[in-house]
Formats: sequence, structure tokens, C-alpha cells
Amino acid sequence: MQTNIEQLHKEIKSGNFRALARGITIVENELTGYEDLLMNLSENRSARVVGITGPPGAGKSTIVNALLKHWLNNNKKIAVIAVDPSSPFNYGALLGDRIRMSEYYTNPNIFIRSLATRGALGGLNAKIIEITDIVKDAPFDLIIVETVGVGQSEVEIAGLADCTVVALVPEAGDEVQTIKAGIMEIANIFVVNKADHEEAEALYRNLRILAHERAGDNKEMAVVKTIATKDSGIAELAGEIELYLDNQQSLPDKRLHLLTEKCWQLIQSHRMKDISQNKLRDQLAKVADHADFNLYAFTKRFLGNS
Ligand SMILES: Nc1nc2c(ncn2[C@@H]2O[C@H](COP(=O)(O)OP(=O)(O)OP(=O)(O)O)[C@@H](O)[C@H]2O)c(=O)[nH]1
Ligand SMILES: [Mg+2]
Repeated sequence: MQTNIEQLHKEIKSGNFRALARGITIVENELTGYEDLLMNLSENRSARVVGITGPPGAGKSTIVNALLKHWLNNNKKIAVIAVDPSSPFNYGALLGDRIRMSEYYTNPNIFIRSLATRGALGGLNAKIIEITDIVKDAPFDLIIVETVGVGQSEVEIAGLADCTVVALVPEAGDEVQTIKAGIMEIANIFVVNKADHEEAEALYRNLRILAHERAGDNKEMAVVKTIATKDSGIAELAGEIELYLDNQQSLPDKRLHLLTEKCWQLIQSHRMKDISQNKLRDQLAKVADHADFNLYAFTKRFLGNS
């Protein structure tokens, strides 16, 4: 391993946030040394990943802020990864009312990073798995990943996270019976946020019924009402997350599925590394108009020679 990457790795492990930010940038952009960095991640990394997903504007960032405040008061070290924050919502805006902003920005117990989506992995950042892995190398208790629940991203977040929290809002009340089957599959905990709206009660009741029906003989999924802007229900939510993490089975199917997909992708990109479209095009230009041209035989020969 190159010395500077080795040094960076040491600093990340010791909790240096600048080093962590640098490491994320290296991995996100595949800069020199990124593979070294990934291949030398520590073993036995203990930080747990909490995914928070839900429709745009459901209050995910507000919930994360409120959870941050709660856990900071309990002396936890937390990293937040926000994927494609569609609103310019500023983490810390709410923290600011209890913790002075200056203190917050230099708070050694919170690390926050926003990532753009890159279209890959159905809405999550293409490097979200690698980035989360790097963050796990730093000494955090919890890593919170916020993603807007659109399309496939919900499914991926469930594979990435040790506990997936799905935030819904009362506006969805009428549609609760038609909540996408996918959401029921991925949620470990439901949050009914904006419980200050009167329709919240109906959504809460319906979710409880759904959770009950789904549970069978197993423990029912928790449904927690919150008013994130007022920190109401946040302690209960934090408690349910901790309880879920404490009782979690070792390797959920969803995780195995995600790892398989990711490994497949890595193998694919590794194998394709030396294959260039230009080279293919040049070679095809020479032979494609021959009467005996056969694309499949050509491809096989090309692979043999590359
Ligand atoms: N009345 C009420 N408003 C809330 C509550 N929680 C959040 N909000 C407001 O809802 C709006 C959206 O909150 P965000 O936390 O940005 O929602 P989000 O889900 O992170 O949104 P995106 O990241 O854009 O998908 C903000 O104006 C919040 O102040 C709540 O419990 N009650
Ligand atoms: Mg948000």
C-alpha cells in the first residue's frame, strides 16, 4: 500500500474527519489509491448503519437532525450520509437551536457528508457501498444514511443498512392499503412523521394493522409517531432503532443480495477494464463488411486476444 494511503487510512481510523472526507472523495472519484484504501479496511468494524428513507418532504432530514441531537446527548459519535438531498435543507439548522453552530461545525462527534446521486444503483450514489465502508472504518457508533425513497433506492438502502426506517406522512393516509409491497418488505421500523396533522392517527392505525398482519408469529414491526420539528417521539424512535440493532440477525437476506449484486458489478468492471470501445470499433471497421463476417466468432477471437 502506498505510504500516503496508509497514512490516510491510519488517520481515518483515529477519527480525523478531514482524512475521512478525503478518503470519501478518493473513493467516490476513483482517484489514485482508492483500491488500496478499500482493500485495507479494518476488520471487526462495529459501526451500525441506519437507513432512513421515505417520500420527498416526509421530514427525513428533520428526523435525522432530531436523532442527532438525541444521540449526541447520549455521547454517541455519528456520521450522516445524505444521498441527493433534494431540498437544500441544511443539517445543523435545527441542531443550532440547542447546540451553538460553531460548536456543531467543530463537534468531534458528528460527521456529515452529502452525496449526489449518479443514477446508478437505482437512485443511490454509485459508490454508496464503498463510501459507507470507508465511514465504517472511522470510530463511529452509528452511521445514518438518508435517501429519498424513489424507485429502486429503497431496496438498496435496505441491503446497506442494518436497520431501515421508512418515514411516511399523513398525506399518504388514503393510500396506506396500497403502500407498495416493496416498502413493507424493506421497512424495519415505520415512522409516521408530521403527527401534528390530524390525519396522522389514521395512517398510524393502518400501519399498525399492516404490521400486525405481517408479523404472524414474529415480533411486530414498530410504528412510531413523531413530530420531528418538535423532537416529539424521537426518543422512542431512537429506542426502537437501538432495540432493533441489538436483536438483529447476523446476515439478513437483503444484505446478502446486495453484496452479491455489488460483487457482480465489481467483477464486471474488473473484467471489462482492458476492453475499450474504440479498440472494438477499429477492429470491427476492418472486418464487419466482409462476406464471412460473424459477430460471435469475432467476439470470441477478440476476447482470446485481449
Ligand atoms: N408540521 C410538521 N412539519 C414537519 C415535520 N417534520 C418536518 N417538517 C417540515 O417538512 C418539511 C420537509 O422536511 P425535510 O426534513 O426537509 O424532509 P425530507 O424528507 O428530508 O425532504 P427531502 O430530503 O427533500 O426528500 C420542512 O419544512 C420541515 O420543517 C413535522 O413533524 N411536522
Ligand atoms: Mg432531506
